[in-house]
Amino acid sequence: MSHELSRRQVLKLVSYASAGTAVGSVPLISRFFVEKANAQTATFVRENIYTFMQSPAKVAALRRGVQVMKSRPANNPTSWAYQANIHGTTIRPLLASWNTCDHGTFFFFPWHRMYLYYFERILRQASGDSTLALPYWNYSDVGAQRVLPAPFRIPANESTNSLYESDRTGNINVNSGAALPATIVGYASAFRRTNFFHTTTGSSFGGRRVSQTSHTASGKGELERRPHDQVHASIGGLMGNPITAAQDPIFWLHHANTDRLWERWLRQGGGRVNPTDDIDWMNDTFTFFDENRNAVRMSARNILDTATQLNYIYDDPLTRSSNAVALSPNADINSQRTVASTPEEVAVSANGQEVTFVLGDTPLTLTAQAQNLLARTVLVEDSTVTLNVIEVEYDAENPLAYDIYINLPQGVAPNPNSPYYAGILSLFSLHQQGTFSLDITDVVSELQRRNLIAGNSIAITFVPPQEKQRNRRRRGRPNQVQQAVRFSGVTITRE
Ligand SMILES: [Cu+2]
Repeated sequence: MSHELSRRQVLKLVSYASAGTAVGSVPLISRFFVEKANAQTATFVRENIYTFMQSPAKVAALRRGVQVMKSRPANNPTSWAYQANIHGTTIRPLLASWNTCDHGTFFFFPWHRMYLYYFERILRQASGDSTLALPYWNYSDVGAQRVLPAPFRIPANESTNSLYESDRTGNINVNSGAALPATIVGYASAFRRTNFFHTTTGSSFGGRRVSQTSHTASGKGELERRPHDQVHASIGGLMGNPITAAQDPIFWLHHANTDRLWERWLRQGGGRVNPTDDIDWMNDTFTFFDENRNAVRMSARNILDTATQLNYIYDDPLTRSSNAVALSPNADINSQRTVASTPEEVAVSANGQEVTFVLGDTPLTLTAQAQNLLARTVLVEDSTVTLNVIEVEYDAENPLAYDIYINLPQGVAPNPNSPYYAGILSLFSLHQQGTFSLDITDVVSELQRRNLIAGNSIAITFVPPQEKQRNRRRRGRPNQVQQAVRFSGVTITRE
């Protein structure tokens, strides 16, 4: 696989111009609570929400559990607020475990698994239904299921529906039943990774290796980038910021799905394994609270087999170890090479000068010579094309999620359902500054297939949220959100 290294190419954006663009298969597990033959413990089955919600009793139990947790005071570790604050909060002083979510490192998957596990136990007890398990939202595999599940938006009343949240104000109006765009929910490129973690500047499924846990860091794995971050950003509002995300009830289904995709990735085989040789990953401990308000400490070594260690499985047969593919020794070697690889990334400058690109309330288009990077013959199935926005800075009080389009023609209105749509400049967990990366393999492939990438040039257009553009027109106040987001350049890498 070493030829992959030599094939890697870097596209440098050398000029820019402001463009005045006018601007499934439901698994068949009928019982979700299965008594083990010779044990007191039960195995809970986390179901696809679209299966789960066919049972009014299950939806009622879920609503009740959330309602009861929301009625508890924020200093009670089993309350909704306390649990959400474990993920993130601006409230001070911080209580035990608050603000400890892990993003941008290889602890992303294990930390969130532990977090969900204890949340689920608390929720189950609060619901009064000893069989309740968290459902998951699979927005990736069936088009109709990209719509926010009905119990979370109907009735649209926070006092009667504990699953409803009015603050979902992202670029997709999920509360109105608008579907998440297909382009943001794909996990195929994350699944192409065979290495769980990477070091320094490579890429991986599960994030960058660090020796100590980190609340937020810039070494995201591919699945964290997409679909995870993209779904957060598209829903927006509370979900659009790690500080508030876990306050929205849909957060828990989004992360149950992320957790399920981790299991699925492992079952792909081909060298895809957890880093069980890594002492830090296995042993770093994290503190949570159980349903009896007791502090509990856990390490990744305690959560790797969900069925035997945590008593839950998914209704998705593709997450079961019985489908595991035997590992080949060669796959391990490939995975090591990928870990060691270092993508070339070139900070963009205009004519060699340092520049700052500023996003305001009008679209901005950058164009570049793509040389042969994007030639039809270059894209092969196992390569990944990534758009990197370098040194992004933004106003943390008012993060704006810009839509990103590839080769959007002048005069064509931006539309998230068009083939030009690449995703959202998600500032989720980026903190004040960092490099934002977006997998654009599928978009570029589709544009190539439709002959919508001509010659050697490629254009990247950043489109501000529609609402901001409307406000501007209505109030006649230009530059209202000027300098909302700044960055120093854009690169495109192919690996
Ligand atoms: Cu998340």
